[in-house]
Order: sequence, then C-alpha cells, then structure tokens
Amino acid sequence: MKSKIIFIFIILLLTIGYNVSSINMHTSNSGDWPVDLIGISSISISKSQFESWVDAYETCWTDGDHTWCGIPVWRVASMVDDLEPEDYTFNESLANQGYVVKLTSWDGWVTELQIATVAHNSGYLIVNTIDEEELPEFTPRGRPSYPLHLRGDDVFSPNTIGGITKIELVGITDNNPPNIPEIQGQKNGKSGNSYPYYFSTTDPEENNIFYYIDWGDGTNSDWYGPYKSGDEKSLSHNWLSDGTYTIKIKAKDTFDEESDWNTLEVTMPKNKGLYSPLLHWIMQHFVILKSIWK
Ligand SMILES: [Ca+2]
Ligand SMILES: [Ca+2]
Repeated sequence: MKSKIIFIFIILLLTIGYNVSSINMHTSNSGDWPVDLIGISSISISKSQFESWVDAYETCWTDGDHTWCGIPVWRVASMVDDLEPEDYTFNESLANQGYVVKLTSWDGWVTELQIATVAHNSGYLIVNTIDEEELPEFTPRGRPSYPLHLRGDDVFSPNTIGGITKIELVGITDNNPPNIPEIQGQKNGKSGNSYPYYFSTTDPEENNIFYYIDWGDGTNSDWYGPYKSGDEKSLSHNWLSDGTYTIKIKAKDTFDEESDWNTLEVTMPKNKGLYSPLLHWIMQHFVILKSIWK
C-alpha cells in the first residue's frame, strides 16, 4: 500500500514537472528570431528589424474577429531582391522574370507564392501582430503562428502558413551573363606611369555588373562593382617593369553569371628605337629632303 502511494506520488511529480517545462517552452517566444531572408542578398532579420519595416509599410487585415498587422509579402521580398540588402526599392525587372517566394515554417511546412501573384498585392501579408499583440506560439487549432504568419484577403488553404522562420526567393531563371566588356586606353606608355583604362558592357536583363581586370603583371582588380548595365567605368594601372602585357577583362552579373574574356595588349615602355624624338626628327626631314630631291 505504502509503495503504491509513493509510486502515485512520483507519477504526480513527473506529470507536474512535465507540464511546467512545457508551459515554459510555449511561453518563451524569443528563440524563433532571427528569421532568415534569402534572395539575391541575404539577411537574418531580427525582431526589431522586422518591426522597423512594419513601421515603414504597415498593412492590416481583419478577419472579422481579429486584426492582423504586418507588411505585404512583396515588400519583404524587396529587402533582398537587389545586391544590397535592405534596398527598399522593389526590383521590378527581377519580378518580371518571375520567381517564387518560398515560406518555410519551423515545423517544416512550406508555402510557395508566385511573385506575379503577390507583387503590389496587399492580399498577402506577413504579419507579426494580432490585435496589436505579438502572435501566439500556436493557433487555436494547434498550428504554428509565432513569429510570422501569412494572412490576408487572398490567403486560403493550402497557402496558409504560420511559424515562418525562413523566406526565400527561388527559381530566378532565364538569366544570361553580361556581354563581353569593351576596354580602351593607352596601348604604349612608360613603365612607372599610371594610365586610365575605360570599360563598359551591358547585361541582357539589365542586372548590375561587376568587372574583373587581370593586368597581366600578376596583379588584378578583384571583382569591382556593382555598376549599372551600360555605365562606363575606369581604373588606372601602373606597370612597374618594362614589357608587353595582356590586359584581360571579364564581367559578371548579380547572379554570378560570367562573360567571356576580352583582351588588350599594352607595351611599356614605348619602343625607343622607333619612336624616339631624334628618330622622329630624322624621319620628318628625310621625307622633306626626299620631296625636294624629286
Ligand atoms: Ca530591393
Ligand atoms: Ca543577367
């Protein structure tokens, strides 16, 4: 009898202990930030960062019982659709190419939205509050909700998703590399002097462009940019030793698609045997003497 009472007491203790620990887990929401946002650039969004975006673009939706507030999906996408993270402008040309906004919940559920459907559409909101309070960890039906939930006029099953901890722009397709860059500049000069070289190219999708210049003397510019498609840029270089060098240049776009190389041969120094001022003077006078002789 006594052992039975002790046994029940232990079971009671274990049950209470389990409930206490599970209550602690469910009331502690702090573990779900940062949320990963991955596109052309990537950011781990902190809670306060997301709240600052909501300050800029707050959009709310009421389901009759509750008011949910956050920002439209396309505004979230705009934070990683350029090379610079948190460039608030929406990359329309990228959206016109088409991609999918993939939302992943911490429980593994995935919802994919075509950017063509959600662009400039307030029917799809990523919300972080309900009735001005933080989201609960779970919906009344036991589905994940905190930290971010997809809500709005156009959100129906099976697109409903909460507990969003990863947002990705995927399927950015049909991309082409930039065209082979052109390069112009002095082909002859003196070693030790610095000469500017001008280069430019365009990208079929008007993506921003990076340039890489190999100066032919064991040094290079590394990836240089990004610059707008079609803009002319210049870099100066100084060859320290006499010789003939082959400058090589290539370009890549924001998707890391690389062009082929272009080349330009330069000679440092000028060939003194041919181009010295004395020889130039003799050649000029030889031509004059020849014409007089005739
Ligand atoms: Ca942007
Ligand atoms: Ca491109």
